[in-house]
Amino acid sequence: MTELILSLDVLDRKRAVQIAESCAPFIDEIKVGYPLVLSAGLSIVEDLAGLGLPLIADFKVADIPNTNRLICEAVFAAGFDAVIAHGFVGADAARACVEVAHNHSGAAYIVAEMSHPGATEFFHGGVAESLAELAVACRADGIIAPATRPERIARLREIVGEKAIYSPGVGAQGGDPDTVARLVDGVIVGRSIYEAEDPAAEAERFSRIRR
Ligand code: O7E
Repeated sequence: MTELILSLDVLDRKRAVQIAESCAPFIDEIKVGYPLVLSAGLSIVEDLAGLGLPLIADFKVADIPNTNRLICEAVFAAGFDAVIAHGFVGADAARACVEVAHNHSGAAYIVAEMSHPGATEFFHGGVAESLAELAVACRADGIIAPATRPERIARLREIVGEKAIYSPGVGAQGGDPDTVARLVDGVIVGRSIYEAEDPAAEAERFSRIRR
């Protein structure tokens, strides 16, 4: 089954919780990043934990191994279930995130290629492939690959095999959910759901990809 992951990039704490609650029956996980944590505080995790859905910390961790370790310890102490890290900082730094995640029975995902137009400036030409290889070597639980470029997801799948691929970029960024859902383990959706007049109805519509 392809999972539906809500990207909760909402700045108002009350609204974020309302949207998460109303969408909860139709989604599999919630991704929380800097926009929400910086405006609502890290304690937003406690508000969302009651929903019983896994919470992914999208902090795209990208520092030296020791700092990565400290960041990830704080992430799991706060109550997150998974963390997203960059791989371009090198295998030692990425591995630090994976080790902390696994010590907490959590998961760590490495960004292999991003979804926005400018991502092609640096991720193409073999870089994304190297990052996917690094994710495998570091025993990460999966990678992030762009819903805006399904052909790239297919290429990265050849490298990561059965590891999870989570994919942002459908809806607002132009990616087609049905095409992408066939290629990945989870589709990440933000604005198309949380900016909709009826976020729960939109989440339900997207949830048809879960098959
Ligand atoms: O475009 P939206 O509104 O559906 O939101 C997409 C979310 O996925 C948003 O939080 C953005 O920061 C994130 N994202 C991308 O859009 N593209 C990427 O390449 C990577 C991410 C991301 O979440 O990376 C970690 C999963």
